[in-house]
Amino acid sequence: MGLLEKLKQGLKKTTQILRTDVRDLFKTKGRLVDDAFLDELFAMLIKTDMGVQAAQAVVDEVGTAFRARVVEIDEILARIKEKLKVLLQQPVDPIRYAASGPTVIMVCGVNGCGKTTSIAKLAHLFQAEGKKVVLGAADTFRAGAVSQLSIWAERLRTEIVKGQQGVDPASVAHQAVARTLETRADVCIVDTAGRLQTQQNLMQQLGKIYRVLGKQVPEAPHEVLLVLDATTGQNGISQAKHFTDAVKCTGIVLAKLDGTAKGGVVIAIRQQVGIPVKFVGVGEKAEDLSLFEPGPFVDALFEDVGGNA
Ligand SMILES: Nc1nc2c(ncn2[C@@H]2O[C@H](COP(=O)(O)OP(=O)(O)OP(=O)(O)O)[C@@H](O)[C@H]2O)c(=O)[nH]1
Ligand SMILES: [Mg+2]
Repeated sequence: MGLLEKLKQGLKKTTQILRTDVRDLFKTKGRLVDDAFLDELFAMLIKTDMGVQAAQAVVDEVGTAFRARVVEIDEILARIKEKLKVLLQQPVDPIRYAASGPTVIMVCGVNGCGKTTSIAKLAHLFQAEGKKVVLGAADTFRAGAVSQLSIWAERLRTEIVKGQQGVDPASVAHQAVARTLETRADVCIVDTAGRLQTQQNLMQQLGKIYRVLGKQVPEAPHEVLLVLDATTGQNGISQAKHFTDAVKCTGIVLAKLDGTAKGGVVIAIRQQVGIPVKFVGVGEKAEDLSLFEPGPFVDALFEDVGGNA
């Protein structure tokens, strides 16, 4: 399956609802754009979880362009998509690789959001580019966390550096980077334990891992990826604010997009958090990761919604 197909598959639940709503909105071929129409349009957009700000911006755009005119569905959809693409604009920069030497990536997020699975997906992606990957199992907190990452490492045939349960995660992270340097691997990805953004001591521990990495390799970690669970919707916005206070997050991986009918949450996150969304997770397999790009994302979101829009 190509990347775009995967994205469409992942957004299926959201797209299905949009399709029904748009059909309700356009029971007749053309519709007069008035306050009633704009209110209905607003309600439809809000249902995708894109947030009030974005929904209002789209409605304003449609109102300005078409008010008091009778318009057809495709004309409106084209305008909505265009506006959403503008709202989602961000610098195109999937992964910031180290200028020389290994690239170190730290992955964090709340419990169960999809960190470990996303790490496996990223490792798979790097391997496909011919890069050698070392995984650091620095989640020494949850029983079973190390074995979960070990299973992935075995499946993907990547090296893994583990620590015993309960040891200082920063020391495991340190060993993982040391092994990366020793074996001249290209990328080191460090898994961390899930934690609530309100757990001060655990957030400080994250800061310690961050600093340890920085002492070993210049400019490391080159990426701090925050994994957010798309099924928990706009909760992610407050998580992002707290995590980035503790460690400067450089990108978001939005996991489990396939598990929600509110895929518009990407738009809310983009609007309200100053961190780019770099990847979206669309399933549980190693291949189920898609690079996030506004254009293809919006097109997939509106796949077969309306006529030929
Ligand atoms: N459908 C779907 N499931 C996912 C995706 N990403 C992760 N999952 C599932 O979500 C569950 C939790 O994923 P993990 O990767 O273990 O999450 P984690 O953040 O490492 O969890 P902790 O280490 O316990 O904090 C697992 O059952 C995964 O298979 C995704 O993109 N789509
Ligand atoms: Mg985990």
